[in-house]
Amino acid sequence: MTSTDALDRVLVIIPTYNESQNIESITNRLRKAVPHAHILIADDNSPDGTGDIADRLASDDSHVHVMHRTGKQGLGAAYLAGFDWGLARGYGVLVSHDADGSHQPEELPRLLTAINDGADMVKGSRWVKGGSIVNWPASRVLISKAGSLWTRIWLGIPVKDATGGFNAYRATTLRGMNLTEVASAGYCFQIDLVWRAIKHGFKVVEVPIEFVEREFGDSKMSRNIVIEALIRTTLWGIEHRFHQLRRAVTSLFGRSRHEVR
Ligand SMILES: Nc1nc2c(ncn2[C@@H]2O[C@H](COP(=O)(O)OP(=O)(O)OP(=O)(O)O)[C@@H](O)[C@H]2O)c(=O)[nH]1
Ligand SMILES: [Mg+2]
Repeated sequence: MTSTDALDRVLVIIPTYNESQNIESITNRLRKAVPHAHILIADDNSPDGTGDIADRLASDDSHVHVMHRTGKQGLGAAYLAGFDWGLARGYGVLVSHDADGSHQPEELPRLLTAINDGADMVKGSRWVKGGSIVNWPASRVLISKAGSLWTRIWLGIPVKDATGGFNAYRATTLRGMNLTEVASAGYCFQIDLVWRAIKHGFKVVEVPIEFVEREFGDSKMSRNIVIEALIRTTLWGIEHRFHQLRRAVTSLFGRSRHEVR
């Protein structure tokens, strides 16, 4: 159980790649929305100078930190490095938050309240009652809904918005789910983590959020990212079914041996 004091130590991790038009305003909004939280910008050596802006923000404000990474390695790798950084420094709650304006910092207090109320992991959700999308083309809505429906059915997890990236984790949750095994790079990373949390028996709660399409900069979403998610979730589902089958066979044979005696 995490102590209440530890839950007050919040680190918001913002992975960035070419977010020079967004990083300052999102950092300022976060600082205003949750003044006690610290922010770690994990930049993959963005060619547009995002890292320099992040350095300036950090030099002006002791709550802002920067991790400079050598090159573009995917948002999953940036989050894993950010989690390591935060766990090593004793943060009690770690939050994932995009830089592009899609996640609303003003909604973070509601995610933190759900953590304080007992959740081990909180997912900001577009597809629960009260959640919403602003300015997304129908094709993106379809991909997102189809992705979540696919994971719900194939992996059997009761999560409406499996691919959402605005999440809060207790440090104990991250420590308890073998992050060293995570290889997912793209938005599959978000499915990977909620799938792990549920498999490890953690309490996952979804809270409604408003998701707004970015106004500035380019999306890093690509066909490869969708393909990665499809391949990995398919393999996880097969493995999951294999384990279920093995358990069923073991309990059947175990029972029949017992009955023969
Ligand atoms: N450090 C790092 N950050 C990344 C990388 N790829 C994406 N990001 C960041 O991760 C966040 C989400 O990326 P987006 O490009 O918005 O991708 P997305 O949210 O999945 O896709 P959209 O819904 O189209 O915006 C943003 O803050 C990006 O700057 C990467 O390779 N390294
Ligand atoms: Mg985005």
